[in-house]
Amino acid sequence: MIEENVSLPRIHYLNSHYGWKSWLFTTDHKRIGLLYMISITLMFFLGGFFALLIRLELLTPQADMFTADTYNKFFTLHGVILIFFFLVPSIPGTLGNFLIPLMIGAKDVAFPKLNLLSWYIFVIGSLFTLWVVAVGGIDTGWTFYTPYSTTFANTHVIAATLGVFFTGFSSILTGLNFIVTIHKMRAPGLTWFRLPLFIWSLYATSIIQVLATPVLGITMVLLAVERFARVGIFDPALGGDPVLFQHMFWFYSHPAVYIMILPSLGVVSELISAFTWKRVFGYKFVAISSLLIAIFSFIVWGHHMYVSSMSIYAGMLFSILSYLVAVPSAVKVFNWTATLYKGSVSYDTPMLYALGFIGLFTIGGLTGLFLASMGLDRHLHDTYFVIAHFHLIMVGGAVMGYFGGLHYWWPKMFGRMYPEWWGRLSALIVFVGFNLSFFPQFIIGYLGMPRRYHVYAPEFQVLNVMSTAGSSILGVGYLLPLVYLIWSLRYGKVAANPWRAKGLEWETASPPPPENFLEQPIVTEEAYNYPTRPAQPTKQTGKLTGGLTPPSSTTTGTGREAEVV
Ligand code: HEM
Ligand SMILES: [Cu+2]
Repeated sequence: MIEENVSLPRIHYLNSHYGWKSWLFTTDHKRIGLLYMISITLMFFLGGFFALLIRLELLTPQADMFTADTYNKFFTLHGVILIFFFLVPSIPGTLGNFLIPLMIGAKDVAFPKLNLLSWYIFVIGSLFTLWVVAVGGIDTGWTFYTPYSTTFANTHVIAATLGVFFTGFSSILTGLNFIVTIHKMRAPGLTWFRLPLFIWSLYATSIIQVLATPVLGITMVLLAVERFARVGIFDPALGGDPVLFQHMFWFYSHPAVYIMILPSLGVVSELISAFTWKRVFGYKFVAISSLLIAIFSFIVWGHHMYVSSMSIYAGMLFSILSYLVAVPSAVKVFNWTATLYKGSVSYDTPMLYALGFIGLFTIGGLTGLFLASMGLDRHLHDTYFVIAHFHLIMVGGAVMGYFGGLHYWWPKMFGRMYPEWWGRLSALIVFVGFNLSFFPQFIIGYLGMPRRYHVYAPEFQVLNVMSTAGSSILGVGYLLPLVYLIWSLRYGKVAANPWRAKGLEWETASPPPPENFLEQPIVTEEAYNYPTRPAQPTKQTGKLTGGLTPPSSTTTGTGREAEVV
């Protein structure tokens, strides 16, 4: 359903300035979004490469390819790269940077130079990590648990923790920037409860980024200091306590899992609304649930430590609090389902990703409840069940949301469509590959296969072969978009708003002009105010009833009525 007779605007943010300097010194949030996109894509494929190496080794029960030490380095690099250098910055850095000002009718973020600085800090952190990869790796696991990381590991722990420390600053500054932007830069008339749900979710994410990330920074510094100067913070021999490290680490890292998933929850709300052409059911509940998730995420970290000498009463408290997080998450799932109910859904690529997200996020969340039950966790802790649980949420959820959002806003970013058939095919491949990779892991974990070993009992082989086969399929599913999205930059059909979606970001040209809007938009209605179908064009101009005043002159065909019969 590509619009006819759309042409690219003559001047837009991509061609308004030329040369590499205009990119490396840009303060345009849209260009910075693309800089992030390029950097995190590199990290995504690097981290993914290590994943495939891990799965290759696990094809057989014996050690065929790597020594235990090498294997330890591979899963550590896999985790460190994909968590800190892909998932945490992914949606905020790319889609968030690109879209927040557009969605709230602003010219840029509140602090454009700080925004550029955040990207540079991210790059410095990434370079540290790449350096670690080049000179021999690190083998502590992405959690850097002490006393191994402080006392026994003979790999590049300090450099790796410095890399994480740096990228943490980038995350904090991005969060700060977004909070101020959302508070101060909204277009006239854009009240809090008219904001798109994606903005709400990024707002909640930013709060976690600002409040939790400093704790990670301090933890990394203490780790480096202890390793370097042996000062007895975590080492019992020197009067320290290794469990302290776990408290500090999870005080960041549990909230951080919501830094990774909340933005995707926001993307999915946008997609559900755009592809059912309805307002999200229970909008206010969905908006507030993001804030509740952010708040609850701070008080449940102890569920990672039931088996680290925690008292049974502390465990009970963390267990009950963990169940509480499920409530606002379920609110979202129920409300999306209610939105889909009786909606006429169009199954375009972004929507396929959104539907995949809902299913996988739900299973991921429910298995989190299993783990949050102290008794069950004693059996499942440090098994493949945990691996399956968090990959369902972080890959089946967060990454799916990112891919869905990327496809949805691609024509906005570049003014061209990707090939829809290829999009749907790869969404399907991703879904099948994903499930084949991770579903068997619930079973092997339940049967007792521990995580982080490169040899295993022969009876686990069949399920491991399934998982490895699935991850190869998944790899293909991720490579395809890389190819056709790049292809589309040049050959894709010109499109301005192929979904005929509502939202301020679609009220300006695609790709947008450097200053976003030619005139200051004024908002007069709530988000997603789609007319009830079948919609009637008010005039021959094809403009919808209601809407934003004044619609920018560059707007092209925002009336989906053309294809509604
Ligand atoms: C919504 C997003 C979520 C994400 C991104 C997420 C992510 C993760 C990650 C990364 C781990 C593994 C940490 C490690 O390497 O040791 C993990 C473990 C765990 N998750 Fe989740 N999780 C989510 C939701 C939940 C929920 C809703 C609950 C419970 C209500 C939960 C309970 C747990 C528990 C108890 C563990 C520890 C299991 C163990 O180590 O024995 N998770 N999760
Ligand atoms: Cu947790």
